[in-house]
Amino acid sequence: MPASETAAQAAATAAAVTTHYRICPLCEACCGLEVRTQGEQVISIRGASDDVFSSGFICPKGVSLKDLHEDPDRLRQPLIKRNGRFEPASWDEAFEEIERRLLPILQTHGPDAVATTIGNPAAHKISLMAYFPRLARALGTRNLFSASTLDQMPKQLSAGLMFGHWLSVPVPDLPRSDLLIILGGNPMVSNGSMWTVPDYRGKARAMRERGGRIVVIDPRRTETAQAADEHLPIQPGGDIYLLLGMVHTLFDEQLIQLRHLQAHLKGLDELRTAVAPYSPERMAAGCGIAAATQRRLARELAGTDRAALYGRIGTCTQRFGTLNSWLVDVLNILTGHLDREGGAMFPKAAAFAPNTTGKPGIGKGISVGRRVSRVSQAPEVFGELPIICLAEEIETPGAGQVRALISIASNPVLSAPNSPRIDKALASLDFMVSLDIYLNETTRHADVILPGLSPLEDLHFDMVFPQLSWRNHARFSGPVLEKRVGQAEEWETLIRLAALIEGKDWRGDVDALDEAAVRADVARQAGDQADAVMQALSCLRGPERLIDLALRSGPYGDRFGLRPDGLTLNRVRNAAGGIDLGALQPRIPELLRTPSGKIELAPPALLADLRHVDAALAASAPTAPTTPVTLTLIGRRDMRSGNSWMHNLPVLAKGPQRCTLLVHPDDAQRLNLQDGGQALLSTATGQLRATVNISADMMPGVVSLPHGWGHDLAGIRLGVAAERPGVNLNSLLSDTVRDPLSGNAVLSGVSVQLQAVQAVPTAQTA
Ligand SMILES: Nc1nc2c(c(=O)[nH]1)N[C@H]1C(S)=C(S)[C@@H](COP(=O)(O)OP(=O)(O)OC[C@H]3O[C@@H](n4cnc5c(=O)[nH]c(N)nc54)[C@H](O)[C@@H]3O)O[C@H]1N2
Ligand SMILES: Nc1nc2c(c(=O)[nH]1)N[C@H]1C(S)=C(S)[C@@H](COP(=O)(O)OP(=O)(O)OC[C@H]3O[C@@H](n4cnc5c(=O)[nH]c(N)nc54)[C@H](O)[C@@H]3O)O[C@H]1N2
Ligand code: SF4
Ligand SMILES: [Mo]
Repeated sequence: MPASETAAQAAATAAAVTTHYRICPLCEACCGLEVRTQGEQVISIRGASDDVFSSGFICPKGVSLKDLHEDPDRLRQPLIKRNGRFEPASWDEAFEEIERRLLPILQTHGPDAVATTIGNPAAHKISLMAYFPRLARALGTRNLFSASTLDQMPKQLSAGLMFGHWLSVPVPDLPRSDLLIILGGNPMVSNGSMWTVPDYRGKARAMRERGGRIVVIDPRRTETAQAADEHLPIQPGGDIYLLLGMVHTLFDEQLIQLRHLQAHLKGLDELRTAVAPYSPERMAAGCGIAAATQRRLARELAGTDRAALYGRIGTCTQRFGTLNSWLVDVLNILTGHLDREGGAMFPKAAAFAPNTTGKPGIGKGISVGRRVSRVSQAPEVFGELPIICLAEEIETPGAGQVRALISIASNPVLSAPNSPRIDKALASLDFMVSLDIYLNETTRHADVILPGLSPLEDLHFDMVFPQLSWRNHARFSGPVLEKRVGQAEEWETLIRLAALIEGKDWRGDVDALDEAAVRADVARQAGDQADAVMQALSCLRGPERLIDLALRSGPYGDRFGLRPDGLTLNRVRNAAGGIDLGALQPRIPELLRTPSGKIELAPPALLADLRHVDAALAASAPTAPTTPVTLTLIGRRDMRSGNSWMHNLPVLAKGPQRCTLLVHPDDAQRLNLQDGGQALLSTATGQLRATVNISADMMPGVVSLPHGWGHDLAGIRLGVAAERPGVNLNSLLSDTVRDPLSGNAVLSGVSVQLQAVQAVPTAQTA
């Protein structure tokens, strides 16, 4: 052990033990954690029992924040690639390199020549979330891509069209519900998504103990299904048929009860006409769920006083993702469960929620397609283009070709379909900058990598997830450990990058740069009160100033003194475990921001896409058996994993191999696959070998492989992950199929040919 480390440990032993409160940034559950430190050492991490929102819940990933902080592979210093090798550099050197190489590309080829990708961790980092728009504005590029089009964009689009804002997404009010139907989500493992619900397991158990019922509809008998009352296997990609069958049943059997929503709906007649052709009897072939069962589900939903239907990623990563997302809300509305206790309700966040600002009950709604992608003409949605268009925008010459990329907390080389193509495209760029904490599959293509902080060095305030939370609350946590001298906070890095691009002095005072931008925002919002507001915020900087501004002007805020007992950052910061703002309350019509001031039940764009359902149904009819055998491939998540980037943390990496192919025993038998043996998977996009795990939980004919693996590419610095790299699901998936409305990639329900590896001649197995 080096002498310096021994000395540091001795110092730590002498230091007092301190207990800190920290909100976990690793998944949407947003658990409050109690972190004990001694000097610079993390001694323990457990759930914070006094957290008003998560009440002490923690999963194995929360504990891994210690490993993440200590990970020797985590980047702590900028890197510059010189002659193909990364070398440590100072921050000034890194920015000088960016200035030298990025600015000429912008000057010669214009703003669209520089693309950005922003990934999942940004949703959990106010530093990235709040400051990325400044970088995007400075660039002025149309080529903005994110993980949203691999995930929830369909839900955001349907919510935007129906309720008037992208983040007006209702969530199940589980504590007061008697029936929950889950479609394409596995909260027992994912810990909830587009539904911030720490300890789903405990809440579900409590609900069932008081007589509630949970039904899970999923091609796999998931952990959530195993803990439910009923599991219905569904044909992957078949949700559209089931949902249409159920909506049809409600009209057909006169089960509609609109309750308090009656006065706030538009388009009921159009909807009735549109779904008339889709009887459960006709839909059964597409979803594999009998007509009688579809009708029973519709009757149960309508006949249970307090019930909710919840759809998640399994319903989004499909050709009809937006229609699915729409019909989930339609079913909740037609059965009178939307915006009602025990149903699907809208949270009211304390800060940053667009559905709490502006005039209540009416608004501009959303617009899509304000521009299109250059090559595929894919429409812009929520300000961005589908990430499956990234590679072609880099590869295709012509005006507007992408020649440089700024990747921010994003790993498309593992996360996006046809990843080998992305890998190749990134290698062909003239210049690439990454703001990331690892040298991984994507950032190895960068010319400059700028490191972010360890979560334990950073403050935390969730901008997004309180808008999707099972209960209203306000929480903040400060840094647990001091950041290293000279290390930039990520908001500072983004501000400097924006300044560099705008030709300003990026070496200048970052606070002055920030101040100017905040002042302009405040002037827009507060008019002639702007000076007074800026004065009230003057003791804060960076994200803290934005949080104080948002809390104080938010729905529970102190309105800068007008409501003296209202929220301020100080009040939230000083409240141990956060401030509880109560159970969800009805919000219709106040929440609506549609131009009509109504819930739009039948948006024209959605009805237009409905016309493609018949052709898809016809195409889904079974075909003659093939050799090799064709099966349907779906994804999967694991408790000890988080997309592509947590496989380097020893506490999570230990235990059984997780990147395995689940195969039903009947399929294994007819394909002669052995448990623990190898199978060759082939699609039109690619081939890989995976380790077989025979599981009766799979639906026959469907196999499951998790995403985010494949850490065997040259040039990465992920020592632990590379020991058991796994294989990359996305190297099998096509980047040409998407939900045309939202641009979301199709990641599930993909045809794959399967054979046992010993049956394959060696020439083909490379
Ligand atoms: N086939 C298939 N593909 C999928 C999915 C699927 O279900 N099936 N799921 C999709 C979904 S839902 C998502 S959200 C995407 C995720 O797609 P991405 O967001 O591209 O992938 P992540 O694995 O979350 O990678 C996060 C990146 O952020 C870096 N990072 C982590 N923490 C920080 C930080 O604090 N600061 C900075 N600057 N960087 C950080 C990591 O090193 C990593 O490079 O994957 C998608 N891909
Ligand atoms: N432990 C862990 N937690 C995570 C993540 C992680 O990687 N690991 N990732 C985080 C992220 S970025 C997200 S977006 C969330 C996602 O959160 P969830 O949506 O809860 O995640 P999944 O476990 O992928 O659940 C999707 C389910 O859909 C099913 N499915 C697949 N195809 C279909 C279909 O066609 N129809 C239906 N009805 N079901 C289908 C799958 O079998 C799977 O059980 O999880 C987050 N939490
Ligand atoms: S459930 Fe999510 S937020 Fe909670 S400890 Fe685990 S990773 Fe962190
Ligand atoms: Mo996600």
